[in-house]
Amino acid sequence: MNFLKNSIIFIIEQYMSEEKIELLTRDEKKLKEPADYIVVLLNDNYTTRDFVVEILKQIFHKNSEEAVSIMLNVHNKGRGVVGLYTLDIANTKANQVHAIAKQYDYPLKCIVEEA
Ligand code: TYC
Repeated sequence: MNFLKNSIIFIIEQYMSEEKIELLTRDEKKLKEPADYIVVLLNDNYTTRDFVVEILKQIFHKNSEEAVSIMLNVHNKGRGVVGLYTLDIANTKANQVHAIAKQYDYPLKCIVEEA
């Protein structure tokens, strides 16, 4: 699982500057974008449970208990909300998930929806 963790960290770092720039720009304007978009994780029959849990921990900052609970909820119900973000951050997180899943040949998908 360490190799997976390192490659997830590498991909997060690539996107991090984008999120930081977004935060700096927001601070400068002293305006807060409303966090009104949800990232919804979709179930599939191929992505492993462990991989989904790792994604939820690394990208969505869930603790182990939350990550397992969200993963099982998605597994049982077909979809589940993993977080509420501004549009830019929600899209960045969805892109991170797809980039990492693609790297490991998993069909894991998430979508961004208005809250
Ligand atoms: N259904 C998958 C399995 O049984 C696990 C899974 C959970 C996949 C959540 C995707 O978003 C997901 N291996």
